[in-house]
Amino acid sequence: MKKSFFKLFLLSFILIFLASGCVTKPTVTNQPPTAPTTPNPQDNETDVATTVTLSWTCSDPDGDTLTYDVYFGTLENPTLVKEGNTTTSYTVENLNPNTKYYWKVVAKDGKGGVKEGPVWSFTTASSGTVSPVFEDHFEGYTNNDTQYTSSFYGETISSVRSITYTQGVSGSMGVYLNYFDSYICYPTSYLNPTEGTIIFYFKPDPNMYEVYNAIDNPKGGFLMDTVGWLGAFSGSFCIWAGFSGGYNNFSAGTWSGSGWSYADTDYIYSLSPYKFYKIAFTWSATQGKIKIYLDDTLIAEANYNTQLDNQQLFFIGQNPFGQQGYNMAYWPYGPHSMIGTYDESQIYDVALEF
Ligand SMILES: [Ca+2]
Ligand SMILES: [Ca+2]
Repeated sequence: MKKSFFKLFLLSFILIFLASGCVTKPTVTNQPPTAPTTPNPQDNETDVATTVTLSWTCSDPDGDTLTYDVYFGTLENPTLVKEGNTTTSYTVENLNPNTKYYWKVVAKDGKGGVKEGPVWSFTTASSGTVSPVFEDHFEGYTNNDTQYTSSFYGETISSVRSITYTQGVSGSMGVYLNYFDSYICYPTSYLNPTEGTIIFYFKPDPNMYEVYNAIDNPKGGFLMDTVGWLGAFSGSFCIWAGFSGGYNNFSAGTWSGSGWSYADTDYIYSLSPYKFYKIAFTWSATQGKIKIYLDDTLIAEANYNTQLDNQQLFFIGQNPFGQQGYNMAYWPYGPHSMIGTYDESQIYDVALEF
């Protein structure tokens, strides 16, 4: 009797012990936060400002308050820059232009739950805070009557000839050049001889054919230059898609007075008449290079053999100087080789990189 009472007591004690254990030590597990997502800037975004607020979204299944460790830098494995950030954003400042940055966020719920997000990246804008020194949106001219006199060519011309307006690259207007007698003229005083960038957009005309060869596909291309029928002055430049060896190539060149330095592509381009191409030409005495970019991709470079002139004129389309009496353009471009629409021309006084 005494023995079975003891057994009952012991059993009760064990049951109470187990029951109390279950109550005071519940087997609920902490769940870690979700992985940080929806980054701003978006992953692989380009043209990001050099001061930018990084942000993301994140939550915890248990509703725990989260803190974040932010990793950031130019290394693919970014370094810790802020520990225990209490909000889902973090501002980085004074970034370098045209630089790729990497970042990631590690979320912590304060109860041992940790979740690391993926490494994201973005690239800052090439120009940083650089602004163009000249822009032409081709939305209409008020300066049609401007007369320019070229000391080199010894002639006076109007700034615009034989242009019409059409659909531009940005939904607004662009300027259409027909053929041998179309041009827009600018002073080269916009050009910094030491370094700079010219950007413009060009869409070929569907009826554009290269005259020197009877080919079926629309070829030929744009032309922006300082070179006339009568010759070039020292510090002239040209940017053009022309016809060479049976196919289009892209060229940009500078004339030293005794020789050209050409950035000349070997590639074969058949220009689509259904899209605008972004063309950029840069020059830099510091780098000793001229470069030509097509849709933000470097396609050719060469030596910068002379400082660009800033006392004369340059042209989009045909340079008319010395052409009186010629119903054609000068060699080698051909009268039909630059039929098309130009838009959004910009000049910078630094050599941008794309
Ligand atoms: Ca949690
Ligand atoms: Ca425009």
